[in-house]
Amino acid sequence: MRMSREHEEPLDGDEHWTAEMTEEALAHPVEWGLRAERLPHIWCPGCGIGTSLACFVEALKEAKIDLNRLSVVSGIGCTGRVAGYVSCDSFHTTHGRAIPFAAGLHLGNPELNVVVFSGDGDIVAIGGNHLIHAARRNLDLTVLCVNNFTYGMTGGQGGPTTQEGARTATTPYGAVEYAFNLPLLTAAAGATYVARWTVLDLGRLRRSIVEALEHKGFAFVEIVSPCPVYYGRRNRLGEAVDELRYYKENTVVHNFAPLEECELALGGRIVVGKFVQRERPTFLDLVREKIYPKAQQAAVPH
Ligand SMILES: Cc1ncc(C[n+]2csc(CCOP(=O)(O)OP(=O)(O)O)c2C)c(N)n1
Ligand code: SF4
Ligand SMILES: [Mg+2]
Repeated sequence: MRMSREHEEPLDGDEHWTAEMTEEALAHPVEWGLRAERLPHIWCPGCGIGTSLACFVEALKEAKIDLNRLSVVSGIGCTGRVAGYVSCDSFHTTHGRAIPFAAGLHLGNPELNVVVFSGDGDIVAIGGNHLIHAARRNLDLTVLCVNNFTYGMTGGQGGPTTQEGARTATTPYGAVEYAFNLPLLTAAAGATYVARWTVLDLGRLRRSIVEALEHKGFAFVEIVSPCPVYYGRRNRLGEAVDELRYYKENTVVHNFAPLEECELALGGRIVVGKFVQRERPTFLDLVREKIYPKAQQAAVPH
């Protein structure tokens, strides 16, 4: 099967990440929002997290985000290490609590652009409750979730994103549980922007991150990424490059696809695209409109 582009909108010629961009980012890391002194990063060869970070800093540049007004919040995990590499106010918080930290930052200073950048285990397993309620409230946050289907940092255990049948450190005979379909979950919870791309489709991933940054409300972008060291090896997916080849051959671009079709089965096709983009008042809009006037009135002495 070849990558299907049937439902795709045309892209401008300059939309793809190029080797020149990488060289430029490495030559001027600070301008690109990276902490030069922390490089090289800790991720394994072939891991998709570094690629996701590169795409993120490109999107920051494209969206003209003022780094002085940007906060990046991560939880714990390999992806959680992102917070240490971005040159802005960033927070490497506790496991599963990136979203509540981010919510506090956003509500304390709504002028900030607050981004959560963390892993599937962090955001969807231990942090799953925070995820659905932040989406329900339509908090004005951008959440970038690197989904490698496993807890990479702690040795590749299984979790709620682990695909049925997949072998992990804790599912040696194959996972038997249903895995979350993240676009369906976040959309049902109330997210107002939802997209998914793989780390191979960087032009489109970057465009989605730009849209998510510019979106008013809860924006969720799932980044499907290899963890070749644990998930890849245990499931005989080959080297990292073989996983990328798999993405190339099995990705179906389908913007606004029915969300039930977005399940990610082991060895199955990967539906990618922008799935949700809608308007709804944010939590802060509602508080300002409905609570502030009453609270102000109540504060006036009679
Ligand atoms: C309260 C708590 N429970 C468990 C852990 C152990 N722990 C650290 S990272 C992690 C999973 C990270 O998985 P994920 O978010 O998917 O990140 P990845 O490493 O795959 O990028 C776990 C379970 C912890 N640090 N704190
Ligand atoms: S263990 Fe997996 S997720 Fe962690 S850095 Fe290595 S390849 Fe990436
Ligand atoms: Mg993970």
